[in-house]
Amino acid sequence: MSGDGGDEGVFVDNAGNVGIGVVSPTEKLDVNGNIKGSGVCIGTDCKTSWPSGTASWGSVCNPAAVGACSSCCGPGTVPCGYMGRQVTISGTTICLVTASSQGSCGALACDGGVSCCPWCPFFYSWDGQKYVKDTTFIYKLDGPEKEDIQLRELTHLGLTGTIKAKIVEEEPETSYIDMVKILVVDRQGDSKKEYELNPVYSSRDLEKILYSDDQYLVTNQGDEISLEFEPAPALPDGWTRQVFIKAEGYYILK
Ligand SMILES: [Ca+2]
Repeated sequence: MSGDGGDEGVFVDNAGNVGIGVVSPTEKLDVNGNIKGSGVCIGTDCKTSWPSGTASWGSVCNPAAVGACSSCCGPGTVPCGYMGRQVTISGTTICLVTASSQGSCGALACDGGVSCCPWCPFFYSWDGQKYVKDTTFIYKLDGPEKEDIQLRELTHLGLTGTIKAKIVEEEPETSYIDMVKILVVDRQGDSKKEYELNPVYSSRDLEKILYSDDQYLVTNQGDEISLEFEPAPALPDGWTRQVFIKAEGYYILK
């Protein structure tokens, strides 16, 4: 141990910094070499072994690859216009989402593409016992010029009893919903009958979704709108039925 500038074993400077194999320690203990011991403490957080596990990156959910977003990112989903990447840390897989590609997914996938990002907003159908996430129904992006009638088939909507549904805005966006109806299409052979069921109740702005008149129900992320519709005619024996949501509107990403 010395302070003479020669070959050093242990060096202690005037500030009390200790160097081991270090002439000018810059911390209280500055070591040129390995440290061996039975544990390490930072404050009161003491460890006696290294944390177990590994971390790895999965593939990037590139919105340009239509069909990739919803399936490649593990738990969680990649919102419209965003990019996701699957990450596995110590056996737990999560989906990291970044806004860095905002916009590109919308142009390539959400705006009329298939199965890449979820379309927005979402329509939850009451199946007679519970609300089921059925489809997205306003999927024309980025401005009134994209607005037109948009049809999506509903597979969970119960037509007996009160016909109920919810509009749920789950994405970071604003939707402008001009009109919402339920379209019922009954067929038997070459015969077809169509019925439009208007909403009779909305927890907000019913009058604005009754007509295509540029008067909008505006929804933002986190909004939930409850709806009820006119009753549907009974399905005659031998006929088959399809049910659609017929809506008009557009949405804008935040
Ligand atoms: Ca309207």
